[in-house]
Amino acid sequence: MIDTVVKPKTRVKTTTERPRLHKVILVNDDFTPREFVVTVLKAEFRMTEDQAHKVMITAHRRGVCVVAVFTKDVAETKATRATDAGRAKGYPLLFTTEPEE
Ligand code: TYC
Repeated sequence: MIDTVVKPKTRVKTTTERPRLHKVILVNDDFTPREFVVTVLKAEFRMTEDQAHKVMITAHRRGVCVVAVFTKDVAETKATRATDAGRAKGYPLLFTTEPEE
């Protein structure tokens, strides 16, 4: 009896996709004090005074500014916490999230 060994003709290559990142976006408003926005950016996003001031002033001038990118869960948690910090003081400060392209 002849044993035949059949080599597989197809190869399966497994790739792991990286999770899509989500942007946290700071939205301007007319009421939240500039210094408070800077304080929240420093506390929640671990920014220096300089970085936080640049992000705040960009949102102030252009309407919005991307703060940072994270995995979906982290982006949503940080946006909620930062928005809540404003609400606790009676400010309409808003952070939103959206997936990166
Ligand atoms: N526009 C606000 C003011 O003049 C400051 C501000 C900046 C508020 C950025 C929100 O996302 C913001 N007091």
